[in-house]
Amino acid sequence: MERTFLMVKPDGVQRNLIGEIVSRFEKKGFQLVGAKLMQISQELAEQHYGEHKERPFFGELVDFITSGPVFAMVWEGENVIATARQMMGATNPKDAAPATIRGDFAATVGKNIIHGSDSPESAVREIGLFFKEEEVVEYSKLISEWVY
Ligand code: RTP
Ligand code: MG
Repeated sequence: MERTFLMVKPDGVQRNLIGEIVSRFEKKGFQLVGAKLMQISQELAEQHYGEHKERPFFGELVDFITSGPVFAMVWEGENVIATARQMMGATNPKDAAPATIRGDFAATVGKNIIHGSDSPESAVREIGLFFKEEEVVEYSKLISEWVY
């Protein structure tokens, strides 16, 4: 079963969207296996967004992601990495389709509400950056039999 790292960014937390976002992934049939409200340090932000360190917006990105608490999550399910990216919508909300999270709630690329791992390699790396092994919980739900 695949896992991904999803995170409600500081704008989503401030706008009271944690519940809405968790609810969308629950209703889709994915299972929450790890979650915490936390403040990201400068160091963790630079590691997490390391692939963008040469980009002109890197400083702004790090400032933004450390500007308030985030809600970090690990979700599990078949094809959850790619499906979560589809449910999030395009990086720039102006290109994000309606019924996606960014399409429904975000207005600008700098404040686009949610982060999601973009590949299996990113998912493993990001889950490892944000969660200790014992913070990710393995459990089964009867509902899984009605999803798969
Ligand atoms: P994320 O990593 O946050 O899930 O977003 P993403 O994969 O959809 O997009 P990515 O290319 O990884 O970019 C990371 C974040 O950087 C900000 N960004 N700003 N000013 C700009 O042109 C620009 N481009 C990207 C966005 O907030 C994006 O989510
Ligand atoms: Mg990305």
